Amino acid sequence: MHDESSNKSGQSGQSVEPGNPARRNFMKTSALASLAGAAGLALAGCGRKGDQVGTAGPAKAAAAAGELSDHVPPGQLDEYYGFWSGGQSGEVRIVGVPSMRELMRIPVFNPDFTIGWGVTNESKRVLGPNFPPGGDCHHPHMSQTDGHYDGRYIFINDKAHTRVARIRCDVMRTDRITDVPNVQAIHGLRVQRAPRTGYVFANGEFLIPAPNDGRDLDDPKKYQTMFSALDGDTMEVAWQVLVDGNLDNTEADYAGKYAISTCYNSEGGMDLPSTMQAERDWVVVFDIARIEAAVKKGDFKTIGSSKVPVLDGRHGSSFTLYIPIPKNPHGINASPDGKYVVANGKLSPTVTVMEWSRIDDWFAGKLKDPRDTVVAEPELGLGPLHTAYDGRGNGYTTLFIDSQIAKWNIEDAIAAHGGKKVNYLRQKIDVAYQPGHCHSSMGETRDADGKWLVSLNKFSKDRFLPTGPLHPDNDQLIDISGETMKLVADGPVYAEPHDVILLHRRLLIDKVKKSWERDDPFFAETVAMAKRHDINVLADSKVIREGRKVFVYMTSAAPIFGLGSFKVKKGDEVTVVVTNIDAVEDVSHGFCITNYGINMEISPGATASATFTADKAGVFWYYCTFFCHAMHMEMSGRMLVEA
Ligand code: CUK
Ligand code: CUA
Ligand code: CA
Repeated sequence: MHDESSNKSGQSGQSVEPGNPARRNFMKTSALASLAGAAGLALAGCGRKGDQVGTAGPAKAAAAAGELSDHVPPGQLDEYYGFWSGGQSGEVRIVGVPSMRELMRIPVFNPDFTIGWGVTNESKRVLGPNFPPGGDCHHPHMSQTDGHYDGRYIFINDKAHTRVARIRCDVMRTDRITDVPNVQAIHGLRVQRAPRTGYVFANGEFLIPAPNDGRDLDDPKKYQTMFSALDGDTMEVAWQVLVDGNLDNTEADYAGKYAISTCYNSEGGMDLPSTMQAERDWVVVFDIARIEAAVKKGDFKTIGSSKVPVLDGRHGSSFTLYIPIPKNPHGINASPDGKYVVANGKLSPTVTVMEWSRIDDWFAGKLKDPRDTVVAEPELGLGPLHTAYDGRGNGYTTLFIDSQIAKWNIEDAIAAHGGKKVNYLRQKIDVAYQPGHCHSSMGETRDADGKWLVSLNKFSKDRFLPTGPLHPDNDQLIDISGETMKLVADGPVYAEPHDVILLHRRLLIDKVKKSWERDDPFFAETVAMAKRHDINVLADSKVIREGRKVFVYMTSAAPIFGLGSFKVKKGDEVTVVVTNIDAVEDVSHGFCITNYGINMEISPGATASATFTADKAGVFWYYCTFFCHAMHMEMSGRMLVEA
């Protein structure tokens, strides 16, 4: 799919195709059929890069003056925190940028035996008692205040189980998970940027019958979905808006007035061909103040046992605006100057640039045609999915089918749309391969600093040592600080990050705690339970029996648990509560009971607990799982389960 020149110049970036952005014309429906097949999508654009294999290329070459390097010498810290969605692993990963070193994992929707996520009572309070086996997270976004990251929370969707989670950034732990009612598959997720988050916006992607009671498979007229707003402080669903079509990705403005979502299935199709019928689908804009006013007025219904106000935002509603755009659009990204929002055309080689002030005008009745909010529709290449920004007026759009990123200038695209003869395209760079999201450092905030871009490529193909039929993704680091993009490093990752945020360490480095506060709400219920048993968890190691319920309290201080042994009876419900009284940074203990499926992490200052039924008689050793001391191996004890 590439020009010859692009293959030669390869990774280091290629020149613009001057004056010929229209090289690939608007895709006809006939061409779409072949693209729709996975093979078609995968192969296009991959084919000719074999000659690059084995060349170190510019990736590890010493950075020339003025170029950025991914090398972070031993003992030095990365400049940026990256928060990577873990996709269908259900977790979030903290990655240092530019080194691309994985620093930590945060279990969210997934069980994780390392820290006992899904094992401990504290995590089960977050996950729910009968939590599903995992999640599918795509979109991590940090809370903001006035368009700046504020370091409070990261929110993330679970498409697999229609949920939204919140991670506390002070301890990097998930503290709330909310089921979203009345919809199926939360995909797009964003936060309100101003005055603060505020709302967390969540798209229900799939159309489902209403009511979804097992009667309708084939009556598309009964199918619907909704846009949801959660309160980021309480994690309750604040309201929902019924829409026409489906909802893919979502975005918010910088003034706190609007949310906006892409729809690829305006057709209401139930299979692939029917979702590609229309030349244009749309984005739908939600006027938050008008929605809040309607909720206040009682202009809503509720559905079933859910108390969430549901408003009708289908065509004709006063608080939604449907803007037709081509074709099966996917990502939607607001520019950091607060002026524009860009929808990415996917099956159209274009992106659509809309101006927020014109959206103001439309809601004020000053514009007749929703398309009057569109100020540019530049053609960039095949399969535009997501756009990132450098804060210098340029957009960086991933081209899935072309396996490229197109750098383009927003104001030039607007001028070209107005009829001026200007070339808005600045550069295209090959990526390996098939990029989904790309994300720039600080690029979704007013502080976009135009230093780094990460391209999250779905296919890595020949870029790494073979790992079996399942290949890692390839997240490539690109220097965007200069006039031309430069590929700096490949980063293999486990499936399947969709999105990432990159924030400067100054925003977080002093907010992250190195030990737990004793009054932390994460384990407050456990400490309160101890108090009811007249236990001071910092000092007492003791067994309390209440009928068939046994509570085993113990301290942990390297290299010894407060109890060397304890006794329970077969059939007892046992709750073990361990408190780490080592107030020493980085001295975490673990508590594992062999052959009992119990392991939990207890970091400095923390209390953790797990409840299980003692259903096997015998002696079972418990031991510390975090190497905490020279005598770590000896940090153990015995549980006797009496027959
Ligand atoms: S994403 Cu969720 S299908 Cu492009 Cu934001 Cu990957
Ligand atoms: Cu405590 Cu190892
Ligand atoms: Ca469509």
